[in-house]
Amino acid sequence: MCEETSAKQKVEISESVMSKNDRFAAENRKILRGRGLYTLNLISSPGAGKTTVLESMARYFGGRMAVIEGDIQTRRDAERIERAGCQAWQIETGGACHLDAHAVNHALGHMDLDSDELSLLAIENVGNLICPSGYDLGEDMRIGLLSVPEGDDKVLKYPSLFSTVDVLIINKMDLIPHLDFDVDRAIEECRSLNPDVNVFTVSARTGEGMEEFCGFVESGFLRNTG
Ligand SMILES: Nc1nc2c(ncn2[C@@H]2O[C@H](COP(=O)(O)OP(=O)(O)OP(=O)(O)O)[C@@H](O)[C@H]2O)c(=O)[nH]1
Ligand SMILES: [Mg+2]
Repeated sequence: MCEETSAKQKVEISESVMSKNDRFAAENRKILRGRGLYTLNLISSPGAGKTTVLESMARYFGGRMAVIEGDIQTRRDAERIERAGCQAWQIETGGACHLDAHAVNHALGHMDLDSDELSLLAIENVGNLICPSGYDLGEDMRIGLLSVPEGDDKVLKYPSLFSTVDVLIINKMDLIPHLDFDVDRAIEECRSLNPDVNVFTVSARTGEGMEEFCGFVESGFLRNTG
């Protein structure tokens, strides 16, 4: 009886957290679309290269992009994005392993989103393949990033992420000659969960594949505004 009550309470608390998140996500979508901003949510394990991809994007998009950084602690990633030439706002979650729509809503209130030039908001989630996948932030495009040193077996181990992404980026392709990562296997496994996923193989370090990816993002926001 006691166990049953606690399971019921757990379901109720979880439902109320998710419905609160969904309300803020809907509000974020309204704010962002109202300002003509196309929004990305980048999710990967720690160190897969999210910030390096964003630094490369900052060189391509310049003042057309702003970034929200999510980390448990430090402003390090926001500082990197600022050095790369884009406006950045750092969310320090203080321990939470994912961003939620309320934290993003709060960040939006601190950012300068009025520039006519601004068309793109990129959100770097906290490095984690599990928890961020359950939280809609109000994005238009969800991106799952996998890097080749992590191993090619990860897609099916983390289906809650890879079944819900619009884009799969396989990063650190410059390291492929040194590793046994099977690119075709990772792509096939992602397509088995998610047949319509768009795939880009890149090296954020050398720039390989980044122009194609940035062009794809650009076509998304041009379609949205045009
Ligand atoms: N060889 C190689 N290294 C890369 C590439 N992209 C990123 N790195 C390196 O990988 C390390 C982690 O990169 P970050 O961009 O900080 O990774 P992240 O996903 O933002 O990490 P967290 O924010 O901590 O989750 C850094 O040392 C980068 O220089 C790449 O394409 N090739
Ligand atoms: Mg980072």
